Amino acid sequence: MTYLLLGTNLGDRIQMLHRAINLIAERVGTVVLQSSLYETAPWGVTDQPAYLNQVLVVETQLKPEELLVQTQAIEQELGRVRLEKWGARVIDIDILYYDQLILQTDTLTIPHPYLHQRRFTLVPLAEIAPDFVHPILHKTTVELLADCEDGSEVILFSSNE
Ligand code: A4P
Ligand code: MG
Repeated sequence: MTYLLLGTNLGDRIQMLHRAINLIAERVGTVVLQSSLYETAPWGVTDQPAYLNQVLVVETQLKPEELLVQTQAIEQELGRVRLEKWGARVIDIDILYYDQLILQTDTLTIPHPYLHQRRFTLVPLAEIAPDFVHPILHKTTVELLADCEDGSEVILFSSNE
């Protein structure tokens, strides 16, 4: 099981999320859970449009490196252009967790290194995986969110109920 964060702040954001989810279902595996959509204030580079963020739980047979190849291919296909780090993008797919795996290579760090520092990640993750335990920090999503000092705004945009 892998936990993916989708982020978009350019173009038709809702359509971008739908297209990304369809491609993930085709190429990565079964989408088991989807969080609601959250509108979130830009983190890092703050002078850019608001994001929509969503977290997915996906059952995949791909190995982590293969998963990254697929998620990056999907980003490319949806028109992602890499400009500046933390800058605006039509779609970003981050791998948050891969089961309880801890991995650090030149291209891939799992768990995602900023996961616990960002409300735009923790709030949607807490909705669908409140009790998942971070394999390094040994805290649940709910505990990470309670400890998180990020004050940036995260608003429910469209509920998944
Ligand atoms: N990489 C390493 N580990 C991972 C992982 N677990 N998942 C490498 C995905 N990629 C991983 O990422 C750079 C490189 O990270 C990849 O080539 C991959 O080998 P990138 O997507 O090309 O560049 P980036 O996204 O600009 O940089 P970075 O550091 O990934 O930024 P983030 O962390 O993705 O932040 N504010 C709000 N509200 N919502 C957002 O979604 N997103 C960002 C981007 C900034 N501010 C945001 C949001
Ligand atoms: Mg990224």
